[in-house]
Amino acid sequence: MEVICNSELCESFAEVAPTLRLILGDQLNPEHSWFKQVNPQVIYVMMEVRSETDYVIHHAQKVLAIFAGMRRMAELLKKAGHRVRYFKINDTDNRGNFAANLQLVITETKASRWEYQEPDEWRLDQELKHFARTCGLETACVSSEHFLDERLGVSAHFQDGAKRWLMESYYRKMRLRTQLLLDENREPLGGQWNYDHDNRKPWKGTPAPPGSWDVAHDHLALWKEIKDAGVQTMGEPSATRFPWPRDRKEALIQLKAFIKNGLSHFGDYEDAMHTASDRLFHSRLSFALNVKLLNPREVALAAVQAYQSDPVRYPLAATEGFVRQIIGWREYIRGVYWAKMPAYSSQNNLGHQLALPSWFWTGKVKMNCLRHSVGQSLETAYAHHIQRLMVIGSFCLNAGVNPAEVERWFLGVYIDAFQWVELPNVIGMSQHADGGFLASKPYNCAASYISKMSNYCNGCPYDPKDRTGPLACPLNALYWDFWLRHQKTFLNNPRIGMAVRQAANLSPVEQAAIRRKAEEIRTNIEEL
Ligand code: FAD
Ligand code: DLZ
Ligand code: SF4
Repeated sequence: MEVICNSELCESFAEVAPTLRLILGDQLNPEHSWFKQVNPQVIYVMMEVRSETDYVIHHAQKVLAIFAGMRRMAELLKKAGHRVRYFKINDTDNRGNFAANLQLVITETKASRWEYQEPDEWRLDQELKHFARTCGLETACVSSEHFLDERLGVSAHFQDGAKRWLMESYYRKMRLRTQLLLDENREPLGGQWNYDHDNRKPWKGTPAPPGSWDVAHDHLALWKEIKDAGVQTMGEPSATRFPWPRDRKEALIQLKAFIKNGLSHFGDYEDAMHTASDRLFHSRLSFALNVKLLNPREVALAAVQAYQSDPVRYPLAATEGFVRQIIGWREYIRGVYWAKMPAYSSQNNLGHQLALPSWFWTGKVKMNCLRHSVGQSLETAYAHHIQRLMVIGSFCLNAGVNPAEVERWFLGVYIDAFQWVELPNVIGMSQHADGGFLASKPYNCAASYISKMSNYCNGCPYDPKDRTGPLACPLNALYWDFWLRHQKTFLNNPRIGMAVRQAANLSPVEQAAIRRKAEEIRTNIEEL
């Protein structure tokens, strides 16, 4: 890999006060208007920094993927004639954070101005605003030109003081705005806005899931640099067969492969889980999207064009389901984040305080569904939505794990985990810690759901049908105990009142047995 730390180049242009432009590790969009023209008075600054590798324990693949993507971006920019100042993690002049490195480059180059793209995380937004106020240089913050809506677009859509913001209402606005899947009267194609109810099939071995469209890079040398720097990570680096794209060209190949081979069945099996396939028909495009190698509009449009070209092969329900994730959920989640931070991060409306079990860091747990989903997350830095929500998240919610601890784990473990998208998904959708602002009901389940939607229960040492016996599935007692514990909060919720009433109608003896069993599980949570 080419080394791009070109401070001599900076010196040779020192007579004209240059402009610095900071590019963050998740701003790898080569199509940004910044790069349309080569301007010798502009120096792009990119940095691998300990402030970013250390704010949480990241998955090894996440650090590798971001550094590899950053280095590749710098290499391509340089090839195109741009000036780049790149700090590698072990460079002796690397001061380890954005402000100190920027200050160094300002001194080196006598820059008179610096610019940055809107960061996606609240923490960095604060940090860069502070630097802008204090560095004494002219500053401009420009759009990252990635999202379909403004940061505050979602809050503008809902009325002040609304108790909850329904994604569906926002999604319809986005369908109208993007004009995707509409007929000539601006009505939804097929007469429905949302085909979610068609997307709930378990997968029993057919149709065969598509072959892998992953790349296979050798990042062993880069992994050694990261280890030499002493960066603490979790999970498998998979450095010799590294599956994540490092540039837009590779990401576009993956998009095309998903549309061709995955989209047809995306809808049907969106909620299915199976030990034979980590991904089933999911796209695995979230990393490429979140680091901005791909644009959400082009991803949604690619699906719509496939449907238009062959509606039999790419059914409307599958296409709409996929488009909804991209233009609906993804934008909505981001809007909730910007409207509600920083208070949102410390929400714990259900008062959950249990510590996250240590097997979240090893995958060593007997419960088959969790062993598979946590183990897969540690091995591949990926789990699909239902594994995150209905296996891992649901377990934490039922057990009463502290949502802040759950959030820290999710922020580290996934290849696509950036706080703007991770935090509302964990705090709001998964842990219901925001009082139901984002999700109108808690997403939790007992063994019946897991055994319906997956094959995890086959061969599990626990009995999915038992609630309180010695080998009863721990999810069952935890699930019913959740409703007993939170009866008052949820009794009047029309979406789940039934589960609460069912729990309340259990005989006092059954209720006592469930509470006892749940308490025993919580006490022995490390041994599950
Ligand atoms: P697909 O199923 O193929 O979906 C296509 C795309 O739609 C995804 O790539 C993603 O960009 C978007 N999308 C789908 N669901 C959501 C959603 N709920 N919120 C935002 N975008 C969505 N997504 C992240 O990108 N980063 C995270 O850190 C993250 N953390 C999550 C934590 C929890 C507890 C839950 C329940 C969900 C989380 N999600 C997160 C959302 C979703 O699970 C992932 O986007 C998805 O699993 C990524 O895999 P994929 O690319 O194969 O997605
Ligand atoms: C996640 C991450 C990591 C691990 N390392 C870097 C880094 O060294 N340099 C960088 O510019 N960005 C990194 N990132 C991404 C940021 O921490 C942050 O998540 C996003 O920029 C916020 O949108
Ligand atoms: Fe998970 Fe319970 Fe099924 Fe085992 S029996 S896989 S613990 S749901």
